[in-house]
Amino acid sequence: MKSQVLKNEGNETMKLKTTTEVFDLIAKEEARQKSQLEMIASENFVSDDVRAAAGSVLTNKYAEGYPGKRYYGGCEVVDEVETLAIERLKKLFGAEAANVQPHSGSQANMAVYFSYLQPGDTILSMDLAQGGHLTHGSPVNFSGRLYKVVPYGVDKNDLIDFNQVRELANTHRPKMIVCGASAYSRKIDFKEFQKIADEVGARTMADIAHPAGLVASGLHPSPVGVCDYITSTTHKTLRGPRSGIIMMKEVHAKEVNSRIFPGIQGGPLMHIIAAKAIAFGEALDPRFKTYSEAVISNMKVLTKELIEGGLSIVSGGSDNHLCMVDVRSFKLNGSTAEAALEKAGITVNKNLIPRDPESPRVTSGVRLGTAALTTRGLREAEMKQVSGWILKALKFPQDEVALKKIRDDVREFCKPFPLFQW
Ligand code: DSN
Repeated sequence: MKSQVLKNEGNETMKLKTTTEVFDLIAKEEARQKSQLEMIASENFVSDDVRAAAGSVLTNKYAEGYPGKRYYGGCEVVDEVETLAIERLKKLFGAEAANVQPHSGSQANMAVYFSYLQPGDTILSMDLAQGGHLTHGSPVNFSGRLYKVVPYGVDKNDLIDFNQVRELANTHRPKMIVCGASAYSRKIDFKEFQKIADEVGARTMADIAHPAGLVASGLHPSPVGVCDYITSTTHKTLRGPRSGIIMMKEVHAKEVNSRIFPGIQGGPLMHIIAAKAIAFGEALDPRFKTYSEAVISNMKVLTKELIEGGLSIVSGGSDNHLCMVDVRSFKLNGSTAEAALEKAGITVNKNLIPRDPESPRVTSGVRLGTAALTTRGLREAEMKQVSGWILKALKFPQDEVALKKIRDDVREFCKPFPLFQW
């Protein structure tokens, strides 16, 4: 008890050994993040303020229910926090209604499905192997187990095949059309999806987890006011804590809210909701648009350099924060490319690319993103340097000496860049 009291007062010497062990690992992870080039397209670095809120006393509070309608006492402060988060989110995207309680993008998607679909209903969604997401109907996910899933994909130019979407919609008459992707480097035409949905009487769910920050900045088409439901994570281009959100037309709000709580979640994570409120405030700041513009221009530099260096990029380039690299042009597969880049201090993930003959564990591609590096302050000149290291590592994936040299250079290069700066 004594050590607990002293610990809460910040007395380092009284920390339990079991606690120190964990903090040592956190310090190790911080050192890893600082000394490597983070290019996983779904990752980013949050501000100190977002981190402080996520580690705040709000983690101590139960608040089942919604602001003004809780099942616990003492919720007057967290009510204000959640209301702030909701109002900022609505303002950021111009949404009619919003729910900030989903613990993740997966739970946001689940709540939307549960609010409208019955088991066995048909959904039309992007194939995971062509850029979609697990929760859009993969057979190994609840979505694929509960619903009849009709997948659509990309055409020969690796762009969403709207002819196929329309044809499949007419044939299968889905109850819901899901748009949004995890591995698609072009803009998504939400209006066209909605048009097709209207033709067959379906509702639409746009999962904007990847481009959310670009959408908020007005640099990617917005599904708000177009699609019925919009879901997202908050930690990718939106640069908030690891979590989820739902925006929707007012008419759907009651049903969706009741599916989040009490449908699939209990107490909301009020510390994370506070961190989301801060992140939404940051995204409303004019500097966030400048950041988003740099994310895209950094990606343009990266794709140009990689193409000039002989790598093939799916769809020939990118309009957003990510690109899909077909590493077969360097006689590699995604797994060996990911491993070589990791040894060079560049963190990426292997990824299936359209018409990939390899399994998901091997793949023919890697997915690269610029959201995190842009947060650290890297711009055009630095992206050219980074591209050079990627090309070198992929040209000599077996050369341990060369990879170690790049890793050492990357470590030095990273030193002046904090994890987060405006
Ligand atoms: N797993 C995430 C990604 O990497 O894109 C999506 O949830």
